[in-house]
Amino acid sequence: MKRLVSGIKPTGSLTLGNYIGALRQFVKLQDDLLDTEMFIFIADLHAITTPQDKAQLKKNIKSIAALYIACGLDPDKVNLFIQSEIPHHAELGYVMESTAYVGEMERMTQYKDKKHKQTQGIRTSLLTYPALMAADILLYDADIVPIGDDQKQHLELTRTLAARFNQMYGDTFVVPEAFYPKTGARIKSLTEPEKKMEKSALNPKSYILLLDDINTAKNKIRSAVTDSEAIIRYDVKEKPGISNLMTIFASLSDVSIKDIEEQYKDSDYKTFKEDLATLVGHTLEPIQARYHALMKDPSLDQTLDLGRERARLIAMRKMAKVYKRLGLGRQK
Ligand code: ATP
Ligand code: LTN
Repeated sequence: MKRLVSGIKPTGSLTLGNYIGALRQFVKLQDDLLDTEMFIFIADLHAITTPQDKAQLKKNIKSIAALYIACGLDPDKVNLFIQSEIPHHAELGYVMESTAYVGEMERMTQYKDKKHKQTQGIRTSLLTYPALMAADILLYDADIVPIGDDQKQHLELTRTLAARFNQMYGDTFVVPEAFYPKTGARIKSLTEPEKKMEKSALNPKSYILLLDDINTAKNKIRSAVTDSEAIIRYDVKEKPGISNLMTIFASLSDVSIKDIEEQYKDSDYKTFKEDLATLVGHTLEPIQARYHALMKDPSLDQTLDLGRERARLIAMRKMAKVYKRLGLGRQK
């Protein structure tokens, strides 16, 4: 049986970008890959690479757990768990830091971007974060890792580290493959469409949250930045705003970009945005209804307990093997 692993940081509430780039893929793969065991977690250790409010972090962790299920993940098919509840992630993270070179960490573009956004107190873990991400994946011998485009470099590094460790200490880790969505691997900001939509952005108009009030979400689509040409044509370079909206439309409706261009060739931005706003509303409504019910349901905790136990068993065995390979402790 193959394995799939992926996680999302609880640094805020989930955006439409997280949904299209990650969550929606998890749900599709859960239904398509019948020979694959899935491990989906809340990457809370990754959240503290930047400052977090303690109470808010707690809320986000539970909220993301509920959103995973509200978006369609089936707790009977997927092992859902919280990263920090399995100490082996941090342990293998350290081993990965002892496999990676400082230069490799410093080259990561996400680190460079995030470093520039902060003026002081950049945490060491912001730099070493890809080692922990590699550990998250290698701990479970993942064959496939569904992620958005922004994680490409981290996944490449994970592959490098797995291969390096295997070469130095003997075959220990599976070298994983990334899996990107066909459309929507990088949803852009609604206010600055050259940048990625992200939950930790300062301007709330730049993103749509899965839990945004439906009218607020629709208004964010209506006021999204476009251009003055008023032709619905896909051209990321010249028309990043409308192209991004078309990508969102294509991802949520499973209609191709080409068909959207054809369908709206005599239309205008206002009509297109209105149709997209309706589509976004129809996507969010059922997710929100399930989410609110789940937040009151004690079975959410049971799901996380079960997921933790299954994950822990695998993680524990793997870690014992890794320490043995390294010659640590007294194990023969
Ligand atoms: P932060 O703002 O804290 O960096 P984020 O919104 O970028 O967070 P993550 O928790 O880092 O989200 O990402 C979770 C998953 O969602 C990853 O697989 C990531 O690639 C994907 N993802 C994040 N943003 C987008 C986006 N704009 N388009 C497509 N996929 C995305
Ligand atoms: N680094 C990712 C979140 C993440 C992840 C992982 C994704 C942490 N560990 C393991 C896939 C597999 C991010 O910032 N989006």
